[in-house]
Amino acid sequence: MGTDLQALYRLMLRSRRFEEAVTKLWEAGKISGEMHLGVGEEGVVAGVVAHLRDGDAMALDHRGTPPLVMRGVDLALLLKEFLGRSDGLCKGMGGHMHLFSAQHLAASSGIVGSSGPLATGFAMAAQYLHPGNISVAFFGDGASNQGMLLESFNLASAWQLPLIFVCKDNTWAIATQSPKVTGGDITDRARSFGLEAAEVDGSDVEAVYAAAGHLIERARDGDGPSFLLAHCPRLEGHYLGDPLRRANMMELAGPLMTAFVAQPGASVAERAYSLGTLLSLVGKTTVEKNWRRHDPLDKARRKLQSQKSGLDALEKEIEAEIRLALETAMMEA
Ligand SMILES: Cc1ncc(C[n+]2csc(CCOP(=O)(O)OP(=O)(O)O)c2C)c(N)n1
Repeated sequence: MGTDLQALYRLMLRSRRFEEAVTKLWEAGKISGEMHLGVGEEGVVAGVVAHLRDGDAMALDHRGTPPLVMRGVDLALLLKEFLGRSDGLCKGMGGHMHLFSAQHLAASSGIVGSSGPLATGFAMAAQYLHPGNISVAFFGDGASNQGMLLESFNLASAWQLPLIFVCKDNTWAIATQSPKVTGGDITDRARSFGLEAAEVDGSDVEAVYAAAGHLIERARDGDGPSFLLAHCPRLEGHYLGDPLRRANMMELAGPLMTAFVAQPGASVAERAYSLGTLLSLVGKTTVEKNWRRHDPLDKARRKLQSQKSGLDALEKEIEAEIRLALETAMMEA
């Protein structure tokens, strides 16, 4: 795997274009249920996945699509899985959240925090059976207060496992702002378990690549587990079509006032409190619409401006690959 910015950008672009194709299928009603995209997280994922070798493992959360795409899982197989098809990656039983690829030693789960214990198991297997291989756990800030994740920090440290815990910190867990429910600092918390820890701007793929490279190398050398806190934007909202992210104050004002004055129901004080909370959430997500400027792809593309013809060719190549995957998946439907 090349380590230059163009190679990292390629990983991110394949993932973004693939998730755009998934978005169209979901909007057309061909994929059922909620859809959690990893748009905005690609810098974190690419900067880590670019270091992985055969035999390394990944434990993923409910936004597992980008790591699987970047690791090289067959795109048509993934699409068929999302479509609920029996010839999909997991026979159509997993959907986009519960994926498994034996070939890539990768598994995802919608149970928040579960990538911790899963990656700990993968790392134990690597330590005993395949020294030199490592395992990675990807999870969000919302998982960082889960007991099972902290237990994983503990055992990984006690057993000096070859494991990197990667927190994709977008500051939100659905509609809860993580800093409001988190005591202390999660990087300090990781250090208190004896993990090596680092913090990085996750929208800067080169910075992630450098930070992750150091941590992964120590894990391969038997120097133990680590924690990487990577800040990244939440570009889409919690799930595709998240109404909170698209909330329009003018449209909301009427129904909110009607609810506020309606009788019977909660007390005026309780209603005022709920109204304030809701307005503050809407205000916060509106401000975050400006997070587009932290889009990891835009940032990388700006740096690659001088290689414009190469970028155009890359764009075409990836579009063709995804079109083919779509045709393959739909043709056999
Ligand atoms: C154990 C558990 N508790 C609650 C949920 C419901 N839930 C689904 S996603 C989510 C928020 C996760 O936030 P975070 O880990 O920060 O990831 P993000 O969605 O922000 O990427 C929650 C609470 C769940 N799936 N599993």
